[in-house]
Amino acid sequence: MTTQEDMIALVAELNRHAHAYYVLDNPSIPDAEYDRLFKQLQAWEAAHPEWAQADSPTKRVGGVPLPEFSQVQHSVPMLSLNNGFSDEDIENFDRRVKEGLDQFHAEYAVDLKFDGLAISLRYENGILTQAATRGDGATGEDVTANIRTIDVIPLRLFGAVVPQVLEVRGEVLMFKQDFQNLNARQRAAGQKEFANPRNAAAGSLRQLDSRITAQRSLRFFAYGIGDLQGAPMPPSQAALLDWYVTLGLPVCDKRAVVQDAAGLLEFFRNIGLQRAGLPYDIDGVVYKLNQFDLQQKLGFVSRAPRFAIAHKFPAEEALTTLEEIEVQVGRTGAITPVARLAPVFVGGVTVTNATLHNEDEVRRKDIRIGDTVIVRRAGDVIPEVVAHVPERRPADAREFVMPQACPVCGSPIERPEEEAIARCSGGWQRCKAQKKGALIHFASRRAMDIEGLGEQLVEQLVEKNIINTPADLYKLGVAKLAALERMAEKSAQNILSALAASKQNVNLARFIYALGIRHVGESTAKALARHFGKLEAVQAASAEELLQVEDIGPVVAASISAFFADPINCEMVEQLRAAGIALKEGEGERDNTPQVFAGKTVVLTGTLPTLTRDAAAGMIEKAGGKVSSSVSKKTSLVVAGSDAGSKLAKAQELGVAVIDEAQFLSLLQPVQTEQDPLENEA
Ligand code: 5U1
Repeated sequence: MTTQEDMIALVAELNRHAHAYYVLDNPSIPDAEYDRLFKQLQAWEAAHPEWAQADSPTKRVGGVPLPEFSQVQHSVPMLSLNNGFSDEDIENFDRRVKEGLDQFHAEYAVDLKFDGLAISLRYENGILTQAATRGDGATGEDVTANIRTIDVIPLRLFGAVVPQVLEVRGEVLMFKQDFQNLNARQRAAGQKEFANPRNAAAGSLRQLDSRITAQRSLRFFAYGIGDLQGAPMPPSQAALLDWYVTLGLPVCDKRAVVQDAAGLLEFFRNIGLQRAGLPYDIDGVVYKLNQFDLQQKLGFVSRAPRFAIAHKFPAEEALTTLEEIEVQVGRTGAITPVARLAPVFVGGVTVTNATLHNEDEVRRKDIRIGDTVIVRRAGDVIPEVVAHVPERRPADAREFVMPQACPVCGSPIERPEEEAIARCSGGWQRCKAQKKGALIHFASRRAMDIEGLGEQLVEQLVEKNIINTPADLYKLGVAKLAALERMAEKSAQNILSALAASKQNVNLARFIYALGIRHVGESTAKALARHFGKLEAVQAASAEELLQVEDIGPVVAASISAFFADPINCEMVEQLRAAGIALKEGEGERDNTPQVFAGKTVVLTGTLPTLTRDAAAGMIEKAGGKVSSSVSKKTSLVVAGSDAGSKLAKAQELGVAVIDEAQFLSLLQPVQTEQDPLENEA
């Protein structure tokens, strides 16, 4: 028989494991064991409901729906932040802070501006007793039942000594991957999708039925404080967040302490570079004067503090009018509907075109010509139309009709029933759009790397019928090139030199990739080269043989077979070889690089002294490894250069081995043996 003490101990144990799993990303027991303990706790609670603990993880599953949210008066108002957009805005902020303090120097705690919902969590004697939305800053809504379902939020604070009252301020958000998964589920259930992770987080949190919230993966990052009683206030913002970590609260690790405007702007640029790779959306960074006593000295302007500012990135979403939908033909014939838009400034540039992906997407989002649409441009990603605004649909909005013939070559457009993509059936021989696409791909940096052979030149070469196949590129002479628009003799010479250089020592994987076979990206091309060693062997491989290659499935195998079954493609390959392309095949391809990274996942971080990131990644792959962008328990090794930030810290935290460039290069030294290392594999 169990006692109440056993139950309290089990609750504490489960909460420790949940913290290790959700907050530290470092599980302390197998999932099955957690499930077993959880079930045991449920059984004990059923037998002894009078012993149930307020911080029991069984409380996270959600309860009966509320008739409405009740109102919560914030004991300390929830403030908003002033925004800055330019370097000048930030320099002015820093100047005002220094003038207000009568100082020449200022220290700031900096972190991220999460794109979520501000929340206040009230802990009394360490137990989560209330959670409220920001509302108007003075009064919010009681969302306690929903907040309890969020796994990363502790129901009881860690530590032997906890304050009588602690109000933690922070942001509830949804990670990008969880948002994609949620929308996939919504789609499958025929329900409305969410436009972005922020809306999904808001929609999930404002559910009267907390059992629905419990099914949504929400997260939380703590960044501020409201009321505090029964414990000393930490001296600074940085110390506050460090304290929160010890209490088991989730705090984002992308935070720092920097000096003056120069430090602020450096942090902004650094985060800007990382933004697209972050697992969650941010719309800027936040700067706060670090010392709390100095913050007090500066005070507030209306409801925003003078001691803090949000430095916002240019907005990634904007509204505009969709004026027309046209279709574009890609290099493999894929037909993409493209929205022609009234010019709109978004993501830092003026956008006039945005992709609509495919016909089904246009129907699913119910996007019509004439609609007011939300356009999104995140980082360097191609702008896309996210949704239309139903209230602003004009009476004469028109539906998109997929053309039956290719707008470029007139060949029929076909769409196999099981595919989402419609294609021009002309192939690269008949369709100039496909031909141009194939040539641009062939010349691109990661393919044959022909410098100077860009879109504009290819456009002219194809339109003037000078070039028909990639092999024709190698027949070009100075006179033909120099006669083209914007092409002087010197540039023509440069292109010819680049063409000549591109023929030398071509690694087989690059050549296969350059052929532009549908579904064959760089990694498949590498796998083919590694597996077969010679181009003839790839060409001659049956579908069954192709299926033996790592990561190649039936669709890719069929595409490769179809490519080499077409005599036009085989002739093109022949012509390329006849033009003098010297392939590095066989032993050249299967060189004696020791496969030191076979089966290993390696993360590169910071600036390496001599190698570019691409070069180091190429070396890792050649030595059998995989390159990953984030550190986890599965990471085998981290190669760190200067200015390595959170990835290095995470590796150290998880006990992942970290080496520098010199050690990395020494690992890759060819094996000192007379034998080919591959001979030893049998
Ligand atoms: N990271 C962060 N976001 N954020 C939002 N810190 C932060 N601080 C805020 C707000 C509204 O307010 C305090 C400065 C009061």
